Amino acid sequence: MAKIKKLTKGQVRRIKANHDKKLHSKADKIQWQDDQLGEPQTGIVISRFGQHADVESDDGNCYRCNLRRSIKSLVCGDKVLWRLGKETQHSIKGVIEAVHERTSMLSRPDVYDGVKPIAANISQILIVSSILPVFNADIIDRYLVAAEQTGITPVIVLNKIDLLNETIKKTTQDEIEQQLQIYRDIDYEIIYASNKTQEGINTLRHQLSSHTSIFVGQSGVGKSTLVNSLMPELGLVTKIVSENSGLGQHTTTVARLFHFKEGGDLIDSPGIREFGLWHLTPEQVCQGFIEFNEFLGYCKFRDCKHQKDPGCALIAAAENNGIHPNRLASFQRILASLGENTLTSRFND
Ligand SMILES: Nc1nc2c(ncn2[C@@H]2O[C@H](COP(=O)(O)OP(=O)(O)O)[C@@H](O)[C@H]2O)c(=O)[nH]1
Ligand SMILES: [Mg+2]
Ligand SMILES: [Zn+2]
Repeated sequence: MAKIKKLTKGQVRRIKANHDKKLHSKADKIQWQDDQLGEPQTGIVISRFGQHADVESDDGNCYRCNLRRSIKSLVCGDKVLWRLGKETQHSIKGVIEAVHERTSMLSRPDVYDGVKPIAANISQILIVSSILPVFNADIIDRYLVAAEQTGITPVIVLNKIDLLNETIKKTTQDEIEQQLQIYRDIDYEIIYASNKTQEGINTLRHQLSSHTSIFVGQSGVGKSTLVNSLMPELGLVTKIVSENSGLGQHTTTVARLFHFKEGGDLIDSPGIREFGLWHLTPEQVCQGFIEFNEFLGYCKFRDCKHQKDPGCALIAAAENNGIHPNRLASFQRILASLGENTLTSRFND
């Protein structure tokens, strides 16, 4: 017979805490009977927290729902089948019965679970860069790699273009334009914008209108300002949500879906805005430089690191205009940096 291990004090404490939580959380205990529920209808998950989710119905109203136990994973952006309860119980208005298949999934590395899903059905990642803080192609390349990894289309935004022709040296401007042309040549879309002059804001609006988008980019490039000018009510909504949910600050770190007035949706949270700085493997980096693809597999050595390796097909391609040398250099820097910093995720924006 197997020996039964004695529980540690910590384990006993955690079990008791879980048990007490179950006893005291009435909302978690609501089990709906079939005759207490309306017909199944479609909806979209605006936000998920703990055992609940806010679901928006097709007519645009929002309902806090419980989840059927059979639902293994549910995140912001999920399309669901749900049923409205005939009565509201402990502020829970209905129950989510099933989740539709996802077209895409955004995840982040998690210390406990390996990867943690954070949002579903995103169709577009806007990578925001700017003139100041100084334009940084390495960071854009990292975001591009991360975007390619999810299969979600990236679009590059150059923000603060009001600063061009002003404080910025002509040579720097030429360098930025040259780098953007490299992205254009490999078929990435570029949008120029300024919050200050509102240049490009309508183009951006149009780009957002038929998508579910996220904004990512380094701190200070103007993401918050951009989102606020595209969605003036956002700041207010976030505040009301965190006050009314009774969950306080917690909800502000949870991904949430918002609608643009002119069409299209935004999924946002501080964690999402830093997507792309999260850990990448060398293989992912390689695949994320999409124009390298046709040259991969032709290096002389199978374990080629594409750094200074003899017979490297990528280096040869860079010398023969098959790959832009800037992109190869950026790729090499990213690969070299991977070992230095394994846990790059930060959530305190
Ligand atoms: N000149 C100029 N400054 C901007 C523009 N957009 C944002 N800023 C400024 O850049 C700073 C950082 O903006 P913020 O939106 O907080 O950046 P975030 O960290 O990416 O969210 C703020 O001082 C903004 O006022 C712009 O289009 N032009
Ligand atoms: Mg910000
Ligand atoms: Zn190589």
